[in-house]
Amino acid sequence: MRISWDIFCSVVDNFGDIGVTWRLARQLVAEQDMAVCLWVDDLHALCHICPEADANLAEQSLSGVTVKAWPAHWTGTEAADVVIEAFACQLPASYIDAMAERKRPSLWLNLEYLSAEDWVEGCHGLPSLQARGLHKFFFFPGFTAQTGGLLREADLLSRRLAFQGSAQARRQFLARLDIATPPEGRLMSLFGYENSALHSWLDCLVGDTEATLLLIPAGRLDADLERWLQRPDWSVGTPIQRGQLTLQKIPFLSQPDYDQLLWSCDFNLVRGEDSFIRAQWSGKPLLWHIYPQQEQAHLIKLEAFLDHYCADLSPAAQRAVRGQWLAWNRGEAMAARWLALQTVWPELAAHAENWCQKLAKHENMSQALVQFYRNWL
Ligand code: TRH
Repeated sequence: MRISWDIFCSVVDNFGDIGVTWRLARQLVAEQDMAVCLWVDDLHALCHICPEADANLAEQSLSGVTVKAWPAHWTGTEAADVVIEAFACQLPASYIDAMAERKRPSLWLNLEYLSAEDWVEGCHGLPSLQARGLHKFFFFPGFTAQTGGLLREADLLSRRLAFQGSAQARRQFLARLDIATPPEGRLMSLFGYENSALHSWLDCLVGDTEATLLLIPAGRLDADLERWLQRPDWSVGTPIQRGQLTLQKIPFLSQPDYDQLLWSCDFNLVRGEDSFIRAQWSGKPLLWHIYPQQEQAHLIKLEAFLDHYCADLSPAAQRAVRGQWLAWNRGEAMAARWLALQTVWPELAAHAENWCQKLAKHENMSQALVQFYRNWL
């Protein structure tokens, strides 16, 4: 019998909660041969990243994963061998009872948010005693071997390298997005939160020496971009040129298509958690808009990641990357930062691939979870 997993996802905001849990659920099924049920309290969020999903179904099977609507009033069900509460969401009380009442209680894991801070290594895998004698274990994703690793499909890098090695694959993908010919100059993608640095960065690209085509999946930045363009009617598929910069709004993509977008671009602006990791697997330079937290707590996390990411860079490249990432996340002027980055571009491009290969040496998160379960037995 396959080991059963229940993954609980409460969609707090945006697409990160569902993005991570949906990806994890698929990997546990496809690569670890687990029986996985994903409980989601907002199926509309899933439909955005997985268009085959139906927001009106109480239960459906997608990519071998049983996806169930997490009802407001829990009616009771058998507990699984392994239970993951994603990002400290609250499990139904009667479900916790069911976990405790099993002959062998369920393994209860809280999947934590991603952070590169040092303390994560010490806290990964720690138990905390809960009601009814259950233990809940804190499972931390991360960038080092002492953490739970990162989500990465076993064949991801080989698929990515094959795609990037084929001009035809890239051309065909871009054609699907209504981008007829591979553009002259640089291709970039933009996925972020509202940001007062945005207009300043767009201004840099307008006056840049090289041409840029910037692709922007429809979403939170629409209103801001319409203001900058002074085009309230700007819609998907309409490229608009300003100096050296052409902006094109594209549809919000499925997760696999979003990967191909990242692989196709020379530079990706990403945010949150899952897109940030996928951009690292793309082997291309990136700029991260971290999820803003109260009292600027996110800046500590940002610096922690930069300490890892910049460790193998020359001093000039370190300064350029740190300067740009901090300015972007503090909403500051970008002109000088952007220029500084251009001077070290070849080093950054090579570093992005090396960084990806370095991360890929670690066990991926679905392997680490299954290993954690085996060790716990
Ligand atoms: O959407 P995010 O900002 O999500 C989150 C949430 O805000 C969450 O509460 C917070 O804690 C977390 O960030 C850190 O960013 P993220 O994590 O990158 O998730 C976006 C998902 O959407 C990711 O799985 C990639 C996917 N995506 C697509 O599938 N298609 C697209 O076109 C785009 C732009 C993204």
